[in-house]
Amino acid sequence: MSEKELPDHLREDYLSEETKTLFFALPSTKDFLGKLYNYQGCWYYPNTLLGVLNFQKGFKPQETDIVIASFPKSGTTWLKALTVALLERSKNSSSDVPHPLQSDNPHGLVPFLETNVYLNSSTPDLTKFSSPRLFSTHMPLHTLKVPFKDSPFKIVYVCRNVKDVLVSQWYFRCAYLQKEADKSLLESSLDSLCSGVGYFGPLWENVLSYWRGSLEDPEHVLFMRYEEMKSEPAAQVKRLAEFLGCPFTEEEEEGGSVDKILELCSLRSLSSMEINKTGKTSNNVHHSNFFRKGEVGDSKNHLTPEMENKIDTIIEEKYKGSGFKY
Ligand code: PAP
Repeated sequence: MSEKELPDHLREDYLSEETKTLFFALPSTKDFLGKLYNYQGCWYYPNTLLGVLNFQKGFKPQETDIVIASFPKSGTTWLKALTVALLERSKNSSSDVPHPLQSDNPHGLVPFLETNVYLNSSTPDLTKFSSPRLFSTHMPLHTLKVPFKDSPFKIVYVCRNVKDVLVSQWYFRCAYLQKEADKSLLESSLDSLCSGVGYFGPLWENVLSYWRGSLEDPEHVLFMRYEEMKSEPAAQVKRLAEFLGCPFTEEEEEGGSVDKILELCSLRSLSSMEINKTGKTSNNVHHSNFFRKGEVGDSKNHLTPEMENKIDTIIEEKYKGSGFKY
């Protein structure tokens, strides 16, 4: 795939000469898609890093802001859909108006700060966002927090078993590179995951930043797990609603509102919506690529015992002493 065909945020064509000089001072490397720079401990493709800098420079927080955070392929799309659905139920929309999830993909409704909203500018037009504004990010917590300073805002982080993240990422990459399940790409994704040198890596730094943040400030940082969302969806969606300040009323629970939201946001329901079958994100990624199997433990079907051992060893070492476990 040529540089021109890559989604905008993975390219480097937005860089001015001034930014190039600035980036030149940063640690850099290359992977199969292009150049990566390390900023505040995290690796980014050039245009994405520009988005991070634009965001840190220009973002003006509001107290009611909500940010959905994750390492890529951890359940972001699902969490975005659930958050939209939970907040939507307090609005008095008439039944003739289609639900927002019917009109746009969860990534269109909850755009990424660094790869959508601030990708091109440090002063984007945010007038279309009504309170509470919903944004998302794959940046680690310390980078996200820079422009928020002491302004309170809510962050919901979703974490997923690293092996399933790897396999999900592999399928996603194969899809946008238009390749069949390519084993060499799985190998290189594994190497990148284990070395920590890859887009938004190291994964463990991303996870630990939010894990620690949630322990230090549970009122503002909620740590969710994909596996728990799968095994006890109703309990987890209620937990999310409480955290967001829109708990289910008794009446709603009796009326089946929890199950309705879970059904609306299920992989089956979202992936069968026309918008998700046919549309593309503003970064030119097919909506359908965000929906695959959505299972816990699918990695077992793809990783060799050697690959699993390699991941287990690195993960044990990186999380040692943190108190964090998958
Ligand atoms: P992103 O970080 O690029 O936004 P993200 O949504 O985090 O991707 O991850 C995609 C994974 O979530 C896919 O997992 P899989 O490859 O193992 O199947 C996708 O299938 C899964 N997913 C998407 N929507 C849902 C959903 N509604 N329920 C459960 N899993 C989902």
